[in-house]
Amino acid sequence: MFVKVLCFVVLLKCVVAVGESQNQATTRQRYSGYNVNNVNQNDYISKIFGTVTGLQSSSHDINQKLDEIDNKVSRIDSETRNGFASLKNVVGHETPSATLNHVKREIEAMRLDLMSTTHKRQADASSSEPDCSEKLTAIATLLTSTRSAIAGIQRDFMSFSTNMSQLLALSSDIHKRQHLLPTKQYLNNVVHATTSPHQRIPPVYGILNNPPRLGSSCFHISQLSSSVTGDIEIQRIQVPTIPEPFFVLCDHETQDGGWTVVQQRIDGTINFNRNWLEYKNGFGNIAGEFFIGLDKLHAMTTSALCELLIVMEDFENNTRYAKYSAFAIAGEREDYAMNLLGGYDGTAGDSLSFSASYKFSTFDNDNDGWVEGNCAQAHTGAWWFNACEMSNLNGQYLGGNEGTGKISANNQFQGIYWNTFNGPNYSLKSVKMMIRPVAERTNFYSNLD
Ligand SMILES: [Ca+2]
Repeated sequence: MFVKVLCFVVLLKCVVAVGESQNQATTRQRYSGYNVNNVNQNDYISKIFGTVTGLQSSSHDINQKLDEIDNKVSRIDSETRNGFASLKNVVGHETPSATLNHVKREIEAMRLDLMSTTHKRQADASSSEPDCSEKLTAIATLLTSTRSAIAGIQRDFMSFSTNMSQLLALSSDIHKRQHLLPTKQYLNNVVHATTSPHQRIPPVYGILNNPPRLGSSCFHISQLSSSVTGDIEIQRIQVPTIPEPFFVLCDHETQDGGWTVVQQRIDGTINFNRNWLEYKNGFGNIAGEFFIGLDKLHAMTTSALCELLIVMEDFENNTRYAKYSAFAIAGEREDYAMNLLGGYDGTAGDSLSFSASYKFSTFDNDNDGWVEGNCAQAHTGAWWFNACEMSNLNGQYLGGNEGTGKISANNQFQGIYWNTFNGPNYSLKSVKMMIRPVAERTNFYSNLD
């Protein structure tokens, strides 16, 4: 609008100027000579009119352009306002300078806060140093006293250990001497004897509270005492599962000794063709020919793991042996079955593994593996018969006729035989079955190491 007014003023001035110029020209004509002719005046008027017309036309063009300019300015003004409005929204309805000032104020506040915090921390640190030092000193003192207390406890413990060892040794000694103490009964007897002039004071051996402990095997007994007097001797042993002690023949000579003999044949003086009950309980003479009995054999071979040694001799004075690393038999309820037989070692050959796991049979108790017959009856022996056997060490003593062990064909399998040593047509001169505890012996020799 302002531009329009300006243009109008300019146009008006132009018209006025044209008018003045026309008046001045008229005045100059009037004062220069009143004689100017009318033709020239008309030409001037026509020219002026043409000029005014041209000016009017130009003014119109100018007006149009001014309108265009005015429109453009209006559009720019509108766009600028919109731009400002958008910018205002972006900066949060504040002007950039206001935002900047706000940010500056915030930064300043943060700086002041930071300085304040730093000063405070420095002050705290300087004030807390003495406390830490005191605490460290207290902890060091506590550690020293704790270490001292531990050392004291260690000394006490060592002393306690020494005392305990001495106490145990004393206790063991007392235990060893305990059986020497007189019993109440013995003291009563002594008192009674002293008050009665006709009573004799009982002998000293009567005071024994417990009899001397017996070994559980020949090997065990040889380790317990120095009572072993010879290579072969009779000893009394006590097997845990049998209430009463019993005599056994010990072999301290063969293969490092310590063997308990469970069966022996030497001359045929004892009949071995016996029934179940006799084999169960044992028979014969411990000092000569005998079978120790299946119950005892079961007790001995199950109270400790035993090895088995069989030594045999023929009439030509050839001696052979068969050794098995383990041997045990079951109880009567399982017919004394040979339920453990270890590996073989020896010179006679293995003629017993054939019987392993088989039950014991006598002529009156057939437990063998021969379904149709009775091995004990057919071979006149008592053994752990399969169907029937490779050995029959409880067979008849048939050798010795004419100084030989060879027997007639009729008596095959009937004699004392070992299939891999002279075979079933030969009856051996002597045989000895022996057992020895394995674990006890192993422990004994490992203790010596
Ligand atoms: Ca049978």
